[in-house]
Amino acid sequence: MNKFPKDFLWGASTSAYQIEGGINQGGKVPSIMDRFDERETYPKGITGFKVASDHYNNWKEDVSIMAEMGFKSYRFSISWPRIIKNVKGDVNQEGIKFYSDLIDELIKYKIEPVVTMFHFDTPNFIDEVGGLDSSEFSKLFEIYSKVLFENYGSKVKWWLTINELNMFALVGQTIGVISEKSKASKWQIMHNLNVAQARAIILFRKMLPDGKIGPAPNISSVYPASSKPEDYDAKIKFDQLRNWAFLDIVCRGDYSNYFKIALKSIGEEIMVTEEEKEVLKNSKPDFIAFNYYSTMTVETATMEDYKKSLDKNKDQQKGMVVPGVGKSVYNPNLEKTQFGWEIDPIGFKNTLKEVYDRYQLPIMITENGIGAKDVLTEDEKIHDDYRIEYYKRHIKFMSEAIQEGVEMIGYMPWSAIDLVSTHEGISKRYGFIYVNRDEFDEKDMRRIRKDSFFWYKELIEKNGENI
Ligand code: BGP
Repeated sequence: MNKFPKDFLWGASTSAYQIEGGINQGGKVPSIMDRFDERETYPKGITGFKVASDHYNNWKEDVSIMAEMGFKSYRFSISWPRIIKNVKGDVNQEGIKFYSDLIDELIKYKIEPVVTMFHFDTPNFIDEVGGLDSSEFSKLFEIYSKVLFENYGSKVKWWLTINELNMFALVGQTIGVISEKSKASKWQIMHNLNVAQARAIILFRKMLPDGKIGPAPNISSVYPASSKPEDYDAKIKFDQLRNWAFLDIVCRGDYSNYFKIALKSIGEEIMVTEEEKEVLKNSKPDFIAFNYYSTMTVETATMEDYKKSLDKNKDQQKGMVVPGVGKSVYNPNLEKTQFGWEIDPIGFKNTLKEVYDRYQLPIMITENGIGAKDVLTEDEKIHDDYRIEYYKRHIKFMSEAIQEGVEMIGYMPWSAIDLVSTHEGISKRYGFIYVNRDEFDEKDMRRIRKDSFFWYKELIEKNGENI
């Protein structure tokens, strides 16, 4: 029998820029994501984020369908450019109202709102102070954080700081989060984001002592490609650069020596001021949230591998290379999704155990899921048995992790409803709810329940005991 805690937060996730659309509605100012699809580097023939799933104009219906599914929680992000108008921090009241209404509606249905403060959609006005390259970034993030805590702090208990902070450093260009104008090293950008996160947590403690806040990186166990000691060496270094650097800084208050040395060995260095050191020391989270899609398998990498990795069309799950450290390779023991992402449910359990063992904080899963080209049949059905199978296996191993001692708060897979992928369009669908549109034909945006919708509804009803 699979046992989940009584108040386990079953739900699902989305992010503002991938679901809302309405980029010119409600006083929203431009963000780096609004025109990502117009960049040279964006793959051709794939829609961008201007309309997305038009959730901005359909949010009430969307929440009611989530309620029908029995969600206990819903993780969504607040769009910074919808809330703040400029570098001075002027507030857009229409934006405030949009999320306030959304939160009230969730509470009406007894769905716990889980808020991501920042999910990839940097407002363009940040460029006026040097963008993510600049240490000023963290101060503007603090101003924004204060507005969020003041307006929503009394209604929202669960807060996530920055989505996948580590992906800014590892695959920032591929997923479009780093501006084309950026000149700083991606590791310095990572550091600026870490300081922003720390400032937000410190402010949170002062303003909302009863709330809970945590980071939300993308974490996965790393396997050596072989039993060659060199590959294990690459695995240990990759663990630092891909995973632990981003959790050590927030949970332990400093970068580890291993990480600093690994950075030096690849010719990188980050500037940390004395004031920032103090800030970073004092920002412990209440829990760890992380996104999990697959594990990673690595072997040692040459300079030649590094050059190949600069290929602009690479994907965030494939072909990650750090020169002098290692490169990711396919694991021959794992199946792949239609989009080439490896499927590793046992790796999910082991990742949970590794994270819990290392930091001993409760864990919330804020993303997990399968992107697929779902087919709408003539009788209006979506038979996504592959998605059900994916979830069954991951939830089964999550339950084993709990039985083996991992303390868990909730599971919010990606995604509640179909939305636009980071760089592979709307055809890479993740939702329990289908959105009737194609890449460039917006059709009627009708919401249709997939087979996985009914399956997940039953699973939530039975608190996972039927898995
Ligand atoms: C994570 C992001 C999400 C999301 C998901 C799936 O990296 O936090 O924003 O989109 O991955 O990735 P993709 O959309 O590239 O398939």
